[in-house]
Amino acid sequence: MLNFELLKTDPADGAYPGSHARRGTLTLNHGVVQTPIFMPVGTYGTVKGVMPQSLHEMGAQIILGNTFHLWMRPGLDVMQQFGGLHKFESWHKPILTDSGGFQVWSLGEMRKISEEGVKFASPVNGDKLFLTPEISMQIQTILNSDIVMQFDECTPYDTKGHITTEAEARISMELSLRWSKRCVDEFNKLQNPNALFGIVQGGMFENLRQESLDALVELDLPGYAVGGVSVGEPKEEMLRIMAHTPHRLPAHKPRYLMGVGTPEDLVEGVAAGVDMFDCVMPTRNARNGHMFTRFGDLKIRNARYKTDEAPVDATCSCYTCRNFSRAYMHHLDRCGEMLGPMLSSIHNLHYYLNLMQEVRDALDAGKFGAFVLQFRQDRQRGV
Ligand code: PRF
Ligand code: ZN
Repeated sequence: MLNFELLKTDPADGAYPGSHARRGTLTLNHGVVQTPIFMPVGTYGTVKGVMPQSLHEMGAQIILGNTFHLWMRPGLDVMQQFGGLHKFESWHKPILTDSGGFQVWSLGEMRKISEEGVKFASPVNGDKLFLTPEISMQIQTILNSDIVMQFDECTPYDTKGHITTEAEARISMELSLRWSKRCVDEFNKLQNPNALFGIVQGGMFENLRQESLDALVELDLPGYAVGGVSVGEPKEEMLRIMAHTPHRLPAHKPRYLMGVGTPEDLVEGVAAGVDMFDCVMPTRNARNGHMFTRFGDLKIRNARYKTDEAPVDATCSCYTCRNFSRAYMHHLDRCGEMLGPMLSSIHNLHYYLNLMQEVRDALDAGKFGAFVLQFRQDRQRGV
């Protein structure tokens, strides 16, 4: 089940010419999601270092899980025993699961792709495994995720220095399309009560992106993602595809840009017509002492913070900023205390979620263009 209500499409204030920004409400089996939205990544059935209670407090509406990882560990028998991922990880709001396509891609040399699917050795115990569109649908049905992603091949930008040619990108994109159809058939056969999203591929080639999009739209899926960006290409290439593809997708269906990105990427993505984002950046960077703030990014390891009594971001209302100083965060980092990454992850996720709340508020008020100008200016000011 999925219902997407488009509340507003007009940026209204005209301060962002050519904006495709929209405001919507996405209703799923486990609840309602206000869009545009950022989805924290919970690969292994946990948003690393952050309790579900904290996710609730910071306003998370939907989180990710990963077919590939949860298939390896704890495995399908445990998932089946718990009736899915929600109860197992004690997160009762919506969950989106990625199909394994991207994670298998990340294995690089370790895999063998054929028409049927992908053969690879388990990175956990070396067992020989085979992932196909059908198996991905079967796993995601057991996980009972609200949004199921199709099994795709994420076309690489380059392979050991060789930049993917148009001919290679076409072969890959067409394989993903054939897999889309197999996903739809299996998803229906399983009578999965949730929603299946298709993924547009086509590498850095606009014509291939359009072909992929057209063929997926034919399948009349409840939502669509743009995959195969943020895979090591130069920033201009990503922005070119981001400007090309999302706004061409059906207006009345949710659009998801996979694995993107920085705060700036999210705001530009919204302007490009994207409704949903996920990225490991807020949590991964937090674990490396990289904090996002309204006035730019900050490396908490820097000696200048040793005695700084200010919070990480004085304009942030997260648990970390309400209770702790930069000096304390610096101290935790220097000592390798595990509270450091925990508090940093809370702040960074809160920053991303609040940024999207501000985007939604601006859209509701018809002031998106003015918001973007202020956002860029603030981010460039420096902490
Ligand atoms: N496909 C899938 N998951 C993904 C991607 C993709 O292309 C990306 C690309 N940035 C992130 N996650 N299935
Ligand atoms: Zn904060």
